[in-house]
Amino acid sequence: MSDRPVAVVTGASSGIGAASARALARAGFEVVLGARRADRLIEVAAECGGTPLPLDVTDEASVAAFASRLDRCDVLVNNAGGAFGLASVAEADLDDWQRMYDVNVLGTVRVTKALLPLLLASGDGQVITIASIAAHEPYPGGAGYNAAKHAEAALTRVLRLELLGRPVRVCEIDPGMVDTEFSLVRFEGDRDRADAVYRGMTPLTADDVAESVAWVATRPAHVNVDRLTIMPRDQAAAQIVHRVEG
Ligand code: 8X3
Repeated sequence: MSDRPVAVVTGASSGIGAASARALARAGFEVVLGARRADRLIEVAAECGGTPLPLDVTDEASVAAFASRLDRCDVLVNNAGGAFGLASVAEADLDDWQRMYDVNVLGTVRVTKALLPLLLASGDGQVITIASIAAHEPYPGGAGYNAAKHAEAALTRVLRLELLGRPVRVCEIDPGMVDTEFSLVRFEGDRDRADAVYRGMTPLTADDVAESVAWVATRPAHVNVDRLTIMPRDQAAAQIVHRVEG
């Protein structure tokens, strides 16, 4: 068993997950990184001296195999997630809805459930779930992602209530616009559409969010940061963005 606290990060091969793994390593954690994309995951793990393990949060057997490799977990960062499409309710693609529900909601439940015994056994565990402002602010075209993120926020809140009196803290971090692969995935690799999301404004970087993850993870044991919303200065609400045209 590690003599340093162990932080487990899901979706750690890129974006907020990779940046969080690096930030937690800098903060003194031994980091275990889980993701599906092995090549990228191995690179990020090497950068932060962490352990890469294959993980598909939508697959029960993969989550069980991942959990069986761990003998300690002090912090779990539920970061794996994402949006697929921006269709209206009238045009909803139910496959996209299903995928969003599976990765954001059931994925978070699967991993949290599997690691909860280790988090409790640590004597000072923390679950930090990366939700989104979409978890609290519906917007046109966002219904599938909004529904999944609202559900993820709800389960995070329920977990906080259910763990009251037990040694595991629970935090929800809700980023607004962050320049990661998020929009590229949402628009199925359409680079122009993805770039247009951030045109004329300055989004957050993955490191901006990761700094908050590390800050939450390093608060004293009696401090529970329940919820953090982080947006760029250029964004005041999900769809209210200041852009400089040019
Ligand atoms: C990403 C933020 O506004 O694109 O979680 O839904 S938003």
